[in-house]
Amino acid sequence: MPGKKILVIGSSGQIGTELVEGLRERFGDANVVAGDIKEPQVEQSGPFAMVNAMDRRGIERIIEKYDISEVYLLAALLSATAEKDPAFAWQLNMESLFIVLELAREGKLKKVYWPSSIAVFGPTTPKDATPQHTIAEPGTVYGISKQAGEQWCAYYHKRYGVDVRSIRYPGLIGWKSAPGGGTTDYAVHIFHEALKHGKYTCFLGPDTALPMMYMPDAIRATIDLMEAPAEKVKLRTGYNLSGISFDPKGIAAEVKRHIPGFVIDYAPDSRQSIADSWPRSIDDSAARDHWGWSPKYDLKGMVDDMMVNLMPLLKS
Ligand code: AKB
Repeated sequence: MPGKKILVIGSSGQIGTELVEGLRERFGDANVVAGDIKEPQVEQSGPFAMVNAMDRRGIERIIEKYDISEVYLLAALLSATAEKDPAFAWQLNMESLFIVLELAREGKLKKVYWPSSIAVFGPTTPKDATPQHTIAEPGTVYGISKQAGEQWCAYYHKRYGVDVRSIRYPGLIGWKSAPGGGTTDYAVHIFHEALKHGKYTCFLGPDTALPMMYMPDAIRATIDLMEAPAEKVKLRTGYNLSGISFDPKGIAAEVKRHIPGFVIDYAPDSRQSIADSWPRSIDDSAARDHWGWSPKYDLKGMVDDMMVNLMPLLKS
């Protein structure tokens, strides 16, 4: 689309690293500005700008300099890290959202993407095939910020016509970037430890099933939602999105197919109670019906692809 210029705030994180790549493939290197408070993890094929997600003036300067029309705001403290500093987590997760929503309300942005999470759900939510609309009483500060943020997105859309879109991500698994402080991070660590040491001590118990997704599916979903015609985006909170649901013993069995001597043991820590408060699987029929979402990867396909890509990187 001519004239589309995108800024990704939080571009050096787990999702940002791969989202920037996906957006650049689709819209051209020069049209996607990667922005982060940290240097990027990978070499950049397009512009990079240092930006603090809580610095409104700094964000505005980048919008003006590059004539930005869309912002993907990914900067956030995730579930486990946020519990260590709840006040800062609330400040970062909410202030940054208000900045971009306000910039859009003022007409300085055409579209905003903001990630939500399965963390909006809590211990009173139905755990299996969790519906789009259900009890959402989150038990973590991260979940509270995501649930409140979703409501603010819906409010800005209804009251001011801001075109803001959001997905409730499950745990995300990828080989190109490191996860950063979530409860679902074990599903990435297990590959690194299995390939490097042949064993892994999991911080969740063996039967802790959680909704997960392979990163290529998550990136495709994100861009598809942002590119969907506005009338198809009927929900302006966050869309439930389902990929693969598995527990640590299930993924360990798949890893063992590739590394027969692999051994897993379990030492649940404070992240166990967060995981126990989240759904085991998600009903994403609204995303499927409204804008045609459908995942490509199952557990076996994801593990095979992770192994093929990570093996040469970790062996060199
Ligand atoms: C986390 O574990 O905090 C995140 C999430 C599910 O939002 N990966």
